[in-house]
Formats: sequence, C-alpha cells, structure tokens
Amino acid sequence: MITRRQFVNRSLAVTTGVTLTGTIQASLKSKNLPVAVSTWDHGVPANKEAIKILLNGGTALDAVESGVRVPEADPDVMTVGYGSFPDRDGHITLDACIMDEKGNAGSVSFLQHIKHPVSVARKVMEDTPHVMLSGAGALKFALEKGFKKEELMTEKSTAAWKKWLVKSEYKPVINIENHDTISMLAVDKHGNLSGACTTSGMAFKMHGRVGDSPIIGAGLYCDNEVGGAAATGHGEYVMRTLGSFLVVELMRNGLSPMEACKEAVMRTVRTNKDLNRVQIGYIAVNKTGETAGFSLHEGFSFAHSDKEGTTLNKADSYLK
Ligand code: SD4
Repeated sequence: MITRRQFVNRSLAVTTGVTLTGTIQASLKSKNLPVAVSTWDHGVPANKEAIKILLNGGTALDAVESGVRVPEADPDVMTVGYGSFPDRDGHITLDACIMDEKGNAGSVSFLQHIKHPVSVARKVMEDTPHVMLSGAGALKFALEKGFKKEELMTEKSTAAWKKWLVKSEYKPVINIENHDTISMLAVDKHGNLSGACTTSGMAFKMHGRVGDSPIIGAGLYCDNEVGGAAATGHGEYVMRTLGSFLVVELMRNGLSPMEACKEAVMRTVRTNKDLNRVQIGYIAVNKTGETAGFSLHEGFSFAHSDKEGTTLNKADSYLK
C-alpha cells in the first residue's frame, strides 16, 4: 500500500499556461468547484469547452459530453472520432462511454461512421434499458436517433493506413499516435460528478477489437459519493485490472487521487514482466475537486481546469 508520505516531496506547482512544463504534478487541488480533468494535450481544448459550461452553471454530464466532442470532431486528433487511425483493414471503429452522477452509464463499442460516439453513448444511457450497444446494432440505434452516417476516413487517415500496410506490423509505439484516448471527469458546482471516454482505440488493431474505453469500470468509472477515474493507454492492460473501478475503490478506502492512480498502475506492474512497449495512464478526481494523473511510462499529460484557468500537466510515472 502506498502511503501519503511517499508523495510529499513531489512538486505541487501548478502550471499557469497551457504549455506543458517539465514539472511533474502531484494531486492538483481546485480552489473551488467546478473542476474538469482530461487526458493528454488534446484535453486542453476539450477542458476549455467543459469548464465554460461548468462555470455557467451547467451540469458535469453536459460538460464532459461537450468537452470530449471537441477532439472527436477534430481531424488532426487521429486517435478520437473523425479522421482517426483505422484498424488494419482500413475501418475506423469507435468506442465510447459516459457515466452520470446517479451511477447511470451508457456505452457504444465497435461503432462505425458516426462522428460523435460519446453522444450515442449518452442516448444509450438515457433512452434505452441497456448500458452498451455494439457494432451494427449501435449504428442502427444511432441512425434511428438522428445521427448522420458519415465517412470518417480522411486523406490523412488513409495515407497513414497505406503506410502501415507496407510492413503490416502491429507494434504500438508508446505515447505516440495510437493510444491517445480522451477521457474526461468533471465535478459541477453542485458537487455532482460525471465522466466520458471516447477513442478510435489502438491504431491498426484487429478488425473487431474493442478496448477498455467503452467498458464501464475499465476505461471509466464514477461514483458520486467518492470520485471518478478514467484510463488511457493499452486497453488490454487496463481491462485486466478493471483499472478505473480500482482507482475509485482505492479512493473510497482513503487514498488520494494520486495515490489511487499510482496503485492501479502498480497492479499492472506487479502482474506483467515486460512492459517496455506498454503505456497506461489514469486520471482521477475526488469529491473535493482534487485531481491527479499517473502513468506507467513517462510522457503522459493531463489537463486540469477550474475557475482559475486551464493547465496542462506532466503526469508522474513509474518508469522514468
Ligand atoms: C484502447 N485505451 O482502445 C484505448 C486506446 C487509447 O489512450 O487510445 N488510449 O485500448
């Protein structure tokens, strides 16, 4: 078990801009709610959208959905939504989920041709008796709900796929291109907590592969009494430990967001010998708005927003 003392020497300095500093972040304390936290550099524009909603008195649920829609629509973010890296057969297949403050959850997996899978996941949560819809069924549901069927491949995704086909080697490079899921957690001014997660999954994955991101408890978990957690990285490793659920349960047992994220990474470290080519990272928030991020390898970043602004933070990691 990790003690709080093991973290006291970490810098608590908060960056003031959106440029990533070299400062490794311990837990970040928000002066006041509301607060939003999300994964990677593309978390910055996503967070800015979310915090705008939160500061206007909006709900955490609306904030996380609107926030992650930003990278979903951005063709330059090639790991989420429109313009993503495809699977090895040239198809973009998307995974997403959402959870609200009441413990409701909605999810879609292996969804094709829809730019905003997170919004389909919300419809699954709100308009069906189910938690998860997949593949052709999820697409049929989305079309019935008025979502537009679109070609999500761009020239850039097609070119990346053709380049990959030359060698056809599945060797994900950590921190680069193929595992930059956007996961976001928010606590609104009423103290209610929600989360969302959306991704195209591992680039050049096998057709039909589904990762951790749409799996409640793996890619995302929220408990309004305790806090929330979300994951990024090689989904297979997150799924094997149900990492986000684990982080929330560790916080329930008294760990800070930082300690809980670290312990969840350590669970993977203890059960896997060779992690050289594997990256996983977690973000977490507790009910007071304290946020943190921690990863297996160096290189993971997370965005934190509150009424004082948005910062991009370098996460601490197990391997330096
Ligand atoms: C997955 N976790 O499908 C996702 C990939 C990702 O940052 O992009 N994570 O395994």
